[in-house]
Amino acid sequence: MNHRPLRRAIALSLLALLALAGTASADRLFADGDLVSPTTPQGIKPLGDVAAGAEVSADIGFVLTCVGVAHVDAGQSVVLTENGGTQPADGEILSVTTAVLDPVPSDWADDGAGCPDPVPSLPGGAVSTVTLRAPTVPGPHTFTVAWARSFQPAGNGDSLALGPSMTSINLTMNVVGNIAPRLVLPVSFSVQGNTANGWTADWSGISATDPEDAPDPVPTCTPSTGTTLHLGTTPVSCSVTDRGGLTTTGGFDVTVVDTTDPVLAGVPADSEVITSDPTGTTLTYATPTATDIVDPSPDVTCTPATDTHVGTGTTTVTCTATDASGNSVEDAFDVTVSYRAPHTASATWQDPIDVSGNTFSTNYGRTLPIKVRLFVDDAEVMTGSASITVTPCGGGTGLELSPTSGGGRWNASLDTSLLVGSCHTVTAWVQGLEAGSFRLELRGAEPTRANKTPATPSSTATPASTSDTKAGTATEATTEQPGTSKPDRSKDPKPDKAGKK
Ligand SMILES: [Ca+2]
Ligand SMILES: [Ca+2]
Ligand SMILES: [Ca+2]
Repeated sequence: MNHRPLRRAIALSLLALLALAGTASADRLFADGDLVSPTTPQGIKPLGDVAAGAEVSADIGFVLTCVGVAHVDAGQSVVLTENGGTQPADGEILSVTTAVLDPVPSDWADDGAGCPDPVPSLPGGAVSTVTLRAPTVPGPHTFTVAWARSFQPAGNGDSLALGPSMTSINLTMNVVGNIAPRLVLPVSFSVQGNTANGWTADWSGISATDPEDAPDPVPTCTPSTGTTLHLGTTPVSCSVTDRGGLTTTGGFDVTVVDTTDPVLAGVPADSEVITSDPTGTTLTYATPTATDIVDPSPDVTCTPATDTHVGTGTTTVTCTATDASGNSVEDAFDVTVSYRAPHTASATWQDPIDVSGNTFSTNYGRTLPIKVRLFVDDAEVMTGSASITVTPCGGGTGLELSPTSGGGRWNASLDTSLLVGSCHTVTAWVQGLEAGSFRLELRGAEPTRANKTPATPSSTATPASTSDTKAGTATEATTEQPGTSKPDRSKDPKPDKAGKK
C-alpha cells in the first residue's frame, strides 16, 4: 500500500493536537473546520498478543472537537464510513462498520465564528467495529484504518466543516506463533459396567480448543469411543492436532466395576410331593436361570441340588446366582414331602380251586373254571382291569385270560389242553398289582410234548416275571400324585387271605 495517507494522517494528527493545545493558536493557524478523531489516546489502539492469522476486533469511539471558523451545524450528525487503510503483508482489514455520531448541540460554534473558550468537544456516542486478520509472521505489526466523513443531514458549508484532516487510527499487535491446541479431558474415573463384559466407552465429553482453528480441532482417543472396556482399569490416550500441525496429547484411566447383583429367574414355586417311600423322595426341579448386566453367564447353584434324596417333611431349597465380580442374589422355595403307604392287592381263589400248600392239582385236558375275588387295600374290586396269567414253571410262553366280573367274583375258563408241560403258575392281577398266585400241576400232562398253539396267546400286557413274584402283595414303587383315588377301606367283608403266601 502507499504510505502517503498514513504519513499525512500522522501529520494531521499532530496538527490536531496542536490545535487542541489552545484556541488562540488554532484560530490563528487554521481557518479550517472541526476535528473528528478517535478517542484512543494518541490515535493508537494496541491489540496485544494475537495468534498468527487470527481474527481480532476492536471497537473505536470518536470525539468531535471545535476547531477554526467552519463548523458542523447544530443538529447535524457526522457519519463515519470505511475508507481503506494500510495493513502489513499477510494481514487484512476484514471489515469496518459505519458509526453515526450524536448530533451537534445548539450551543456549538456557528460557521464564521471562532470556538468559545474553553473549546467544546463532543463524545461521539457511537463506535465503529474494526475487524482484522492478523499476519502470520510473528512479531509487531501495525494496521492503519481510515474513515470517510459525511453529514446527516446536509448543512451549510459542509465541505469546509471538517477541514482537511483525516479520521484514522493505528492498531498495533504482536503476532505470536501458532499455539498448540488444548485437550479437555476428564480426570481418571470409575464407572459401572453397562454391557456384557464391561462398559461401552463414551468420549462425548472430550473436546479440544485452539486459538487459531475455527471450528476447534477434534481429538481422538485410544481405545476409541464405542469400544467395550473390560472390568478393571484401562488407560486411555487422547491426542488432538491443529491445522498448524501442532499436537497435544493426554490421557486418563477408566476403571470399570460391576457391583450390580445378577437377577434370578425361574425359581420354582413351593410344591408338595407324596411318596410311598418312607425314607422320602428324590428332589427333582428345574434349576433357575440368572442374568447379569456385565457377566453373560452368572453361576447358579441350589442346595440341596436336584436329584438329591430328601426325607419327608419340608425341605427349603436355596438358589444363589453369583456373577464374576462376586455379586450374588438368593432365592428359595419349599418342597414338602409326605409319605403315603403303597397300595396292596390280594386274591381269594374260590371253588373248585382248592389251594393247599399254594398248589392245585387237576387232570390234564380238563377245562378249569377259575373264580377269584380281588382286593386292593382290603377293598374288593369288581370293576376295572383284571387279568389272569398262566406261565410255565420253567418259564416260557404262557397264556393270559381276561376274567369277567359276575356273581360277586371274577370268572375265567382255562382249557388245560392248551398248556404245554405239567407245571404252571396261575397269577391274578388287579389294577396292575399282583393279587395272588398258585402252582397248577396237571396230572397226565407230557412235560416234553410238542407245543400247541395257545387259544389265547400271551399279550404284551402280561406283567413280566410273574413266576418269581411273591403272591398276594405288590407295591407301587413310584411316587404317587396327590388325588389318586384310594380304595374304600370301609367296605366289608374283609377278604380271605388264602391266596397270599
Ligand atoms: Ca457548517
Ligand atoms: Ca493452534
Ligand atoms: Ca453384575
